[in-house]
Amino acid sequence: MKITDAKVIVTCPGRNFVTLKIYTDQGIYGLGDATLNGMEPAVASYLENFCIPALIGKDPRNTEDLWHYFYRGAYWKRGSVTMSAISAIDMALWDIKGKMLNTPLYNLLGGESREKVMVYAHANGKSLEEAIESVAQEKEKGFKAIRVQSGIPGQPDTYGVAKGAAFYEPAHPGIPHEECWDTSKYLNFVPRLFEKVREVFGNDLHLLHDVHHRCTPVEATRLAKELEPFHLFWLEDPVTGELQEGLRMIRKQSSTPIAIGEVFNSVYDYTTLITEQLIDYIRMPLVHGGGITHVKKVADFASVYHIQTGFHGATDLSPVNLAAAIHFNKAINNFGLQEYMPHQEIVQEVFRINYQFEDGFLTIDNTPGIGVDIDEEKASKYPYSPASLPINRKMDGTMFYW
Ligand code: EZ4
Ligand code: CO
Repeated sequence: MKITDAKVIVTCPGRNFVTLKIYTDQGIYGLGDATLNGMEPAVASYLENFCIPALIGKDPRNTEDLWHYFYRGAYWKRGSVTMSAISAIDMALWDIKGKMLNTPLYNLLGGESREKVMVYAHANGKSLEEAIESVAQEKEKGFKAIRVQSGIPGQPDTYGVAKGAAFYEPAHPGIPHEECWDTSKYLNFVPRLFEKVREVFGNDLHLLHDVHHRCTPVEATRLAKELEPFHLFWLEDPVTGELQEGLRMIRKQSSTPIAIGEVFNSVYDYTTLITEQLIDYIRMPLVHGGGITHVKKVADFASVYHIQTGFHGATDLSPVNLAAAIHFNKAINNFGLQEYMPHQEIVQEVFRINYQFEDGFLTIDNTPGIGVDIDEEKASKYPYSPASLPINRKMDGTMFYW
C-alpha cells in the first residue's frame, strides 16, 4: 500500500479549520486535523512544503515509523506549528488504518473501555448573575460537568466570557487585539463565584475553572486553597506550564485537582508533571500533541501515575480531532473528561460528523476509521479568513500571558 497524494484543505465555515487529506493507491483516504488557532497558514505551509513531498510513496500502514520520520527525523523539533502538522499526518494515517481494516478507530486503541464519554460544557457570563444563569442553561441541556467563567467587577476583559450574545470566540480579524488584566481583582472574585454556584446548584454537578495561565505559583496556590471547599473537578492551567516546577507549590498545599497542557505538544512538556504527580489531568489534545501515536504513549505513561486524560476541545479544534478524541477516550482505561464546545451549525455543512451528544455524554458510531468526512466543494465556499488570538497586558501596560 502506498500514499499517492496528500492535500491541505483550509476552510472557514464560521471559523478557520485546516484539514489534511492523505490519498492511497487503494482508493482509501484519511483525514487529520491540523488547526492551530490564528496560525493556520503556518501549519499548512509546513505540511505542503516539507511533509507532503516526503509522504508520497510511503506505506501508510507504518504509523510508528512515519511518526518518527517526521519527529525524530527532523533536526528542528517540537513547537506547536510542526507538531500540529505531525498530528494531522498521524491522525490521517490511523484513519486509513481503520478504513483498511474496516473497523472504527477505538478498536485499534484498546477496544471499548466505556460506551460513552463524559464531556463538560462552557458556562460564562459578563457578571456573576449571568454566569449562574448560563450554568443553569448548560445543566438543562444535560451536562454533568460545567466549566464556569465570569466577568470580574472592575475589569474590562476576562478570558472565556462571550462578548454580547455571540458564541465565545477568542480569535478576531487582523493583528491581535489587546486585553487587560488585574490578577488581584480576579483572585478576590473567583472564590465568591464558586461559593455562589455551589449554593445554587448543590454538590452533584462537576465544576471546572480555567485560570488560563494567569497566576504565579504563589497566587495559584492561594486560589487552589480557597477553592477547596467547592470541590472542583479541576482547576485548569493555574500557572503557565513553561516551568513545570511551578506546579510543585500548588500540589504541596492544596487538594484541588489540576489540569494542564492545552498548549503543550510533547511528552517532554509533561515529564516532571507526571513523574512527580503534580497534576491530575492531561489537556494536550491529539491535534497539537503529535496525534494518536504520541498522545497514546503520553496517556499510558500518565496512567502509571494515576493521571487521566482531560483533552482540550474548544471550537478551534475541528470535528476530525473531536471524533478521534472520542475514539481515544472510549478505548483507554485512564479517561477522565472531555471538553465539548459544540461547533456552530454551519460547520456541519462542511464536515459530516459521526458523534452525538446525549444527556452529558458523547457517543460515536461504528463508521470505520475516525468516521468524519469533509465536503470539499462546500469547504471551498468558505475561504480562509485571517484571525488572531488576543494579547494581554496588565493594567499598567506590562505584557502578560493571554
Ligand atoms: O483559549 O482554544 O480551555 N480552553 C481554552 C480555549 C483556548 C482556545 C485558544 O484558541 O483555554 O478557550
Ligand atoms: Co484552557
